Amino acid sequence: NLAAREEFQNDKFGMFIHWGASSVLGSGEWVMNQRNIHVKEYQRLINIFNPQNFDAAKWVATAKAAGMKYITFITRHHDGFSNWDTKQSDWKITNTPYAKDALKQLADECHKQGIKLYCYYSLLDWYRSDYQYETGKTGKGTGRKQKSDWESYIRFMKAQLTELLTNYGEISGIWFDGHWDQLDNDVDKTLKSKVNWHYDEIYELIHRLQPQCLISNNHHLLPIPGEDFQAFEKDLPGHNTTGFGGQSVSQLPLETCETMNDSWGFNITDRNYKSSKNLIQYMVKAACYNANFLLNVGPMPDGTIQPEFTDTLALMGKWLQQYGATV
Ligand code: FUL
Repeated sequence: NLAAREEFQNDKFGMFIHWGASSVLGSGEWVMNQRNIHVKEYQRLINIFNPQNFDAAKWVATAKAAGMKYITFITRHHDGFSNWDTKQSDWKITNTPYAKDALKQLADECHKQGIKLYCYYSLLDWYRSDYQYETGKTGKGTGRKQKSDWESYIRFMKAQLTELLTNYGEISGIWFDGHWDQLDNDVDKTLKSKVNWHYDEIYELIHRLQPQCLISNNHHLLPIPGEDFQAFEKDLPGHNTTGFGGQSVSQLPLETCETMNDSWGFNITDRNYKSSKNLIQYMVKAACYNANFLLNVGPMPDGTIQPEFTDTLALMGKWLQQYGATV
């Protein structure tokens, strides 16, 4: 959908939100993998995550005041936890003491306040037993029972994506992530097993349900058919300082995402806050590359965004008000 792509490109600045059961542990969203927490242990978070102070109106207002035009929200990250009332799994926010559908509140508020909503959706899953791959790093795994029912997993993803695109009004995009498991999984890296993600079917499903919904995939490769914009992680297009962005730059609209400190998900000891000056410079550089800037916050487990982030965002908003038209 060319009109939707063009609109995306003009939107320029968005808010990435990493948040979910993992936020409770205050060690970022990879904590389950990095600490080898087994499913049986990690499950306890469902009784602990209780974001009593979550206020969707505040999140959306914060993004708008920063000059952002869209929000990309983690609907389900690598730990498999769903931030909405999915019928496909019990591992979801509506089964926590909080019991409410966070996505629903956020979607309603985005539509009300006129800001677009994108859904981040993880391909890989450390929780489900039908997901057959292990993510590298420590190599010890998360104690899943390996049933390796790939068809069941693909069916599950399609059913979840159908929910996202049916029950929450207009969704401006799906942002896939976690494509790389086959690489980490192999002992011999030259023998790369090919995961069949069924992208053709999944992308077709998305565009059929909501034709204007854009698709992006943080696979670090050149875009494949069906994708609408190209994502770069922590790098300007064509730069590859992190090793996540080594791909060449395509003709599609571009987007680069970056963090406000060094973490995506809430990290209680990460004090490495970037200044508003630094972030404004990055935003301007991204605009010079014709790339959108997706700036991340990792709200706290109670549902609020820490003042170190909101203060900086407010300064960016002020700057944009004054000079934004020229960027
Ligand atoms: C990465 C993920 O593994 C991180 O946790 C984060 O979501 C980032 C935006 O993409 O590839």
